[in-house]
Amino acid sequence: MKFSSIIAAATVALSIPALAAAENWRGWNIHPDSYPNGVALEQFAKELGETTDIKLQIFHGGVLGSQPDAIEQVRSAALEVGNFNLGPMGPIIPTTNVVSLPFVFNGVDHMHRAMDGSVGEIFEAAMGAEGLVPLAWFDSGSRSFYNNKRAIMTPADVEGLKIRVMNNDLFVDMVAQLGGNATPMAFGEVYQSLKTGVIDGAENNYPSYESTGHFEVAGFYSITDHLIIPECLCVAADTWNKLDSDTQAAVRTAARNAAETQRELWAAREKQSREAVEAAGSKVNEVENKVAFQELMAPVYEGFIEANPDLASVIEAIQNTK
Ligand code: BDP
Repeated sequence: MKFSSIIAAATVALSIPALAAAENWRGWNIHPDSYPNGVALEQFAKELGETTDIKLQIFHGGVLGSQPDAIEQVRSAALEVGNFNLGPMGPIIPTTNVVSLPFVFNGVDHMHRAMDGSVGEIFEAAMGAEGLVPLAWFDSGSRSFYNNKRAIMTPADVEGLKIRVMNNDLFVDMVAQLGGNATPMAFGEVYQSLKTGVIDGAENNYPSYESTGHFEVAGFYSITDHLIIPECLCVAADTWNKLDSDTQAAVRTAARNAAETQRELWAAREKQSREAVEAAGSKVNEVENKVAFQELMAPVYEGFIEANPDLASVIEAIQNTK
């Protein structure tokens, strides 16, 4: 072999590993793989495999830990990816608490208009400063109360009920204003706690009420629509910052495509889940006067603004989103 060919062969051999350096990422998902979020996350992983050198493995069903722990793990880049609800993020990144104020959005479309526009950018900046890069926003519908004692028609029906909430003091306050007792608890513990009477009820959207089997042990679902909380598809900032700009663009595209899929699947799943729980015997009731619930939330807002005066402008920005 000529000397020049040896050099050429050596150059090729040396350059190959650099080009093919695959990144192995792990992703956290609290839901089963068949849930809209699970399907969308698998699509995200597949597209990354096709357009980048990133190999993303999604761990479904919360096997990598509770949501508050997983948020911390992605912040510290111990995990690379997570699909997080902004509810349990509030205690960690205060700006995100604004979306956990009851009735802050007047509907799911309002939430999307705000999150896809300038309000979303406020959250992006706040999360970015705390180690999380939200690449796209997922749908999580609206949350309503369910329990195994009675249908909730008015706030008085909440009185004395022991209700599980996600880990955030705002939700404890919200339930207290209605006369109930709230217990923050990990999602995975709710079924057993309902079954054994540790709690009487909880609150969530139809798909989670159904997928967890909570409808089997808490058969009254009352449509209060008190919380509409967006979810992010987040990447660890440390991981993100190490990517070159072409890879970042490809990851963003894959995330947006995944969000599009998630939102489509979500709309269909909400309907299916409602039908499934009703067919299984759950009693779903409309709440005629939601304003009665809304009015009782004034102290929650007052307390929040007193503790976070700088966030009043974010609430206003949401209210001003038409
Ligand atoms: C579901 C959210 C999930 C939360 C869960 C809960 O998608 O992120 O962990 O509610 O109530 O709707 O904990």
